[in-house]
Amino acid sequence: MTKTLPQNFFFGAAMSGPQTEGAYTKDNRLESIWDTWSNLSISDFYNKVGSYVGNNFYEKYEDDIKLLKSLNMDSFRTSIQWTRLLDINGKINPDGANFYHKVINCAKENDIEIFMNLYHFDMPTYLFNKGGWENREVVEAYAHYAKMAFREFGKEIKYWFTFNEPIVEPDQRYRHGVWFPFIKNAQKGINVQYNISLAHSLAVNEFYKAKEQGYIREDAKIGLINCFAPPYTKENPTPEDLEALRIEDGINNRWWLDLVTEGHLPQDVLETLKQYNMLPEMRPGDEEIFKLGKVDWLGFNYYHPSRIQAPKEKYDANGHIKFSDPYVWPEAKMNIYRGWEIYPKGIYDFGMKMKKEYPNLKFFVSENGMGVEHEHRFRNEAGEIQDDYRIEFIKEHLEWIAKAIEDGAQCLGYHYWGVIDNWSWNNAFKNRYGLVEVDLMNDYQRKLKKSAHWIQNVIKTKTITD
Ligand code: BGP
Repeated sequence: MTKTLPQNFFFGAAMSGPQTEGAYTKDNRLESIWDTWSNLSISDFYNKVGSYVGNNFYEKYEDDIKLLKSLNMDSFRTSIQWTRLLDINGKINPDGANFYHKVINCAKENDIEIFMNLYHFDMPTYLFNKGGWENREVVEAYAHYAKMAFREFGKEIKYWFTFNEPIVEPDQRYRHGVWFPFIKNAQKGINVQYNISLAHSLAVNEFYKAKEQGYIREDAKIGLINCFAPPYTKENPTPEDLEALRIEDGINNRWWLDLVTEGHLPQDVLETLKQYNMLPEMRPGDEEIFKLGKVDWLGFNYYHPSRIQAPKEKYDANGHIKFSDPYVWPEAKMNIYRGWEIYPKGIYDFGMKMKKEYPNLKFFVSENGMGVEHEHRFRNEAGEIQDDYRIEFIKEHLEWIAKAIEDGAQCLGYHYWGVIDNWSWNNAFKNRYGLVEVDLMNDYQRKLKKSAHWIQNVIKTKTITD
């Protein structure tokens, strides 16, 4: 049966400053941790394409915003780059601010709502050199940055977000060591996660202060975006599998969900960390700070489920406690290019979990998408990429969203990740996510793929067709 979405369901694009803007030295922009990594070891990036260019949104933002409009989209999320907005003394960099004002104005002229995020894995290098998220001074610096952004753009932006996927830097940089500075230390992972939670809470506090002081429009809302999908385990789990599920769900999901709904971290997770002597440094007054962290709503990024089981060994090669091992579901359908499982029902399960456990919190799907390598294979004679696999991917996810809404989930909208092909961290342009192709050989020219025409119609009719 053809499914429909509510008429007021919003549709748009998800993107980020560091993955689209490029122009990395323009406007006196400061160096970010991505530029530093690119400078240190360009071979770590696919085809040696570092953080410098994005998809040239800096030059093309007017056309891109019009393009989103032509696809019938009504909103998009991007992020301010801390490195572009503030100088090294924490003062507004007027050229950087001017760029974002121009983008915001252009969106307004095209009747597109911007969702503005403050941080997308892009620490300024001078702060990383002071210890980054390991250092409380940097937490304070982030709260200051948030304050400056609220004051500068508060009258123009309705939807603010403190962080995109705050779990990713603790994991990628500090626990698993796959991103610069390649640290593999579970304790550091927890310390950094804790400090980011403080930073989030302080930024929310700055939001309300700025609102009280009249810098922010009355109808503005603040939120957090994360990949909140709860993990799954085997069909007939042992008590140890269930224990692995509890702690992994606790660290990755409930940690943030409890923080933003109840203003504290989950007690059972803190107790487990204590049991293994892994508590982060907790200072008097921190609990009061966490109480400030409640938000108006959530962004839910969903690409794939996580599947886990009890760990075979209690400690990893570095002598750190292991809470789980991955579980490979024999029936998993994979996106082989990214190595991620495709499981559209996960989006529904999350909606039902929210309905049951956090009934007052509304959310939207803030990222969902499919990255595919070598898409030029799928060009038709007219040169258009026939990305039927992407249409199928989005369609199945939208169908589960429609069902979740029917069953009572408060899901308000959907942002497709990367509507226009963009730079994907160390994968650079390996896997393309776009509904719109970016021609890297030809001045980043944009070309619609088949999926762009398809989504145009889905958005217009709010009907999920083939
Ligand atoms: C999300 C990030 C995005 C984006 C996306 C796709 O986790 O918020 O920044 O990159 O994943 O992942 P990737 O680019 O690694 O393929």
